[in-house]
Amino acid sequence: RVECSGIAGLIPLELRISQRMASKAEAKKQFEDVFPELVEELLAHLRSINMPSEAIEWYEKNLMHNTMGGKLNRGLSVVDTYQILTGGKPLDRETYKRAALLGWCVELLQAFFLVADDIMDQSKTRRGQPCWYLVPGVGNIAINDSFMLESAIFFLLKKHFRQESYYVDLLELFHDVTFQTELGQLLDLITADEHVVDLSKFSLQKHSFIVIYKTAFYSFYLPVALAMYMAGISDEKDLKQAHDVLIPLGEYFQVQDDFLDCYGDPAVTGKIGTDILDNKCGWLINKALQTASPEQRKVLDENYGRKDSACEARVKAVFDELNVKGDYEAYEEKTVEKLRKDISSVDESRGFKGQVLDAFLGKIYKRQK
Ligand code: DMA
Ligand code: MG
Ligand code: MG
Ligand code: MG
Repeated sequence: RVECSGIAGLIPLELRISQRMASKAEAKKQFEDVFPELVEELLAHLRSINMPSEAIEWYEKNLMHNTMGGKLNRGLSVVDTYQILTGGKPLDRETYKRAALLGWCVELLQAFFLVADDIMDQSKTRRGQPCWYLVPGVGNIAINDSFMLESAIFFLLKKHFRQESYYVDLLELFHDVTFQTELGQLLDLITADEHVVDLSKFSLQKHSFIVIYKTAFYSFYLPVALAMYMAGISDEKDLKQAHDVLIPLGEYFQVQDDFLDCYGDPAVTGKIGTDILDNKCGWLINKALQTASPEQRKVLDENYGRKDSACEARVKAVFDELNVKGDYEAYEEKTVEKLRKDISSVDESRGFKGQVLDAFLGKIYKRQK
């Protein structure tokens, strides 16, 4: 079978798809190859202060277990965005490494949040492996380990970006986004009381606040803003243009995360859902509350947020009766249509490019993991 459009039309579709996948895997590999060097820089610092070897080995394990093994979409996005903003040509080695370093700083920030998030959410697995706090011998030390993942960011930024005019912008960005994420996590956690289930505290409005703060800023705005500072395309108007699409995009991404918590395949997502057990103010329960009959509402009130898999199954049965899956599919189509429209009206006169935002949307549309 051959598709007929230009030169690409002469190459069979299957081959083109497999080429794209190969180059995607190569891009990931190239990015991954930068990390051991960064780990080495961190470990060299520990050696220079005569840190006992068991602590150096511990830090190395912490860095490897918690930073590797994911999709690396956030980190790769810094490199991709920088490349698009600077004209699309391949980057020279040194420039690539600097952009990748900023990407790894986003991945370290994510690792810091996830180690803590899994403790607080009492999750069991992450990226197909036991959560760090559940690894034998780790336990509560995971709390300090999460802080040390965060500190790695500022060590690396200082070492490599101190001399840049935009160094303070990078620092402020990481600090602001970290605070925003923590505010989102705070509301996520206090809205999910372990002992008192009160579904009347939930609303889609509250959900929107939670997910924008806990996910959208660090996962979407941060990688693009970092690349913009590095590329020198960081006019406030352009940062705002990026922000105004990336925040709703990140909100959509976390709605997908909430959907996959219930309907995803753990073999694909690498994590087992906990939102119903944890009494989370997730997208699905908020949707269900909108249309539940009094009988269904009673089932939800009595079974949501109980640490019991039979209760969880009853909640899922109500979700199915109400076809929240269908609501999700409709939400996805409507949201993506709006995002595409907003992206198409980006003003590129100062060098920012809508393509940056398209690339993000392409990565997450209909994602399964
Ligand atoms: C994740 O929310 C947010 C942060 C800041 C890690 P979540 O608990 O739904 O994430 P996951 O489903 O990956 O545990
Ligand atoms: Mg979690
Ligand atoms: Mg959480
Ligand atoms: Mg989740």
